[in-house]
Amino acid sequence: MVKRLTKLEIAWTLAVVGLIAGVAVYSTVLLYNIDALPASPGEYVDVIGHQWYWEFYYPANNTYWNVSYDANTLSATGGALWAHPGEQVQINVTSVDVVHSFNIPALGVRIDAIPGRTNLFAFTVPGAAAVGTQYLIQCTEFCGEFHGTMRAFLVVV
Ligand SMILES: [Cu+2]
Repeated sequence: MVKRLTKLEIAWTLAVVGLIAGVAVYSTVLLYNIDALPASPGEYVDVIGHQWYWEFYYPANNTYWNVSYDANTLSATGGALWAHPGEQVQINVTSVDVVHSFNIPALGVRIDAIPGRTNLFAFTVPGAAAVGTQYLIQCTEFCGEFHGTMRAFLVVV
């Protein structure tokens, strides 16, 4: 015997279908926007993961910087990811050895650094960031003995 659906059953089914469809559309648009690259970013920086440090290459003036992180003083020397307040930065991320992951926790930036592949990602430095502000950069994919000190800073200039 087939039971007829009541109006209430039809209503709650449609409500759930509508809710899920709404979430699906919202997340698809959001994911697309997160991956979208700006037409003309303020700067391009190549980010290269090494065991166990970050290398930054600035194509605009052809300079390479290898960052050393000191776990005792929690400071970095040898270079940084420099950017201006409010600037759009496109990073081209790769690795020369194992899989690393480039992460700026405070800005919600996280993109894998994979040997033989270049992942493109863009983010915007907060416009209200004061000159001299430092945002921690870390490797967030376990990559060996000194993974924990594979750090650098995004320095606002
Ligand atoms: Cu790493």
